[in-house]
Amino acid sequence: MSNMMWMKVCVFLQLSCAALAQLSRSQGDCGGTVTGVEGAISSPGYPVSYPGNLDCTWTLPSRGGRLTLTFTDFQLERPFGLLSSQCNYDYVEVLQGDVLVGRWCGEDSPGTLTFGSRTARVRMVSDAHISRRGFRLQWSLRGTAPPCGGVMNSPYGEITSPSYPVDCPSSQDCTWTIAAQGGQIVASFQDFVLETGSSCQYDYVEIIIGDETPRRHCGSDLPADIASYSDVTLHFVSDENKEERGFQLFYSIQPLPNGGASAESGSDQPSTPS
Ligand SMILES: [Ca+2]
Ligand SMILES: [Ca+2]
Repeated sequence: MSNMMWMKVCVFLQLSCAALAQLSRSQGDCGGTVTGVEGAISSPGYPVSYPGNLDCTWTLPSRGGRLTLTFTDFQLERPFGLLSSQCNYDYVEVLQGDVLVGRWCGEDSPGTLTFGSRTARVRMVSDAHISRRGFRLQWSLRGTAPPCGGVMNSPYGEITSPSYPVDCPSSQDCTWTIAAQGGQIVASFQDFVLETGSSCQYDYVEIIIGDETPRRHCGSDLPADIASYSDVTLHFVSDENKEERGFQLFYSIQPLPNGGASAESGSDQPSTPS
């Protein structure tokens, strides 16, 4: 059944938009990024013939774990002629990071593929004519890096990128918040080595003080020391390749002399009690 038909059924039965979205996903979207630790992906329209002129890519971040893909069904248009070994009509490609693992077509299923710590991508391409049933795969992620981030309530502590000082895992997205708790946060980076990018577009730490605009850092220059009466948030992101050893930051919460009166957001000095 097409998405449009489902939509009509949904409207008729007054199903929620969320239910409709769930329904669409289960039918197989054209690409996207998976979340969670296991799931299934199928080609658009599966198990009915996929549409022509597809170019869909599904991204499966490894988050430092071990990713397994098992194709449980695979039926694409058969290749033909001199270029048949190149799957010249419809095909599925699997990539690990930027490296092509293989290209499959016809009923030559990729079977089960296991990946290390690199993000996997599954790409499906179809030409304009002749479709078959498509594919379905199940994926699972095991041994991912421990959950990162959290709220730091202790009066002093250390925050490091995952697995520091060993090169951090790829595809991380961690947020730590240091709660000022009425005191002054004093924090200092002791080490900072992240992949360099002209606009820190690959791996970065964003420092967010109170409601201020986030400041993004990458490369190997230590960010300036932090002193804040507002909560401080660190947002760390690594992309899927070229990871460095990461960062280490120490912080402490200095109680205010007056016992912790409320303070101005992000200012260097406590507000004058009125
Ligand atoms: Ca085709
Ligand atoms: Ca990177």
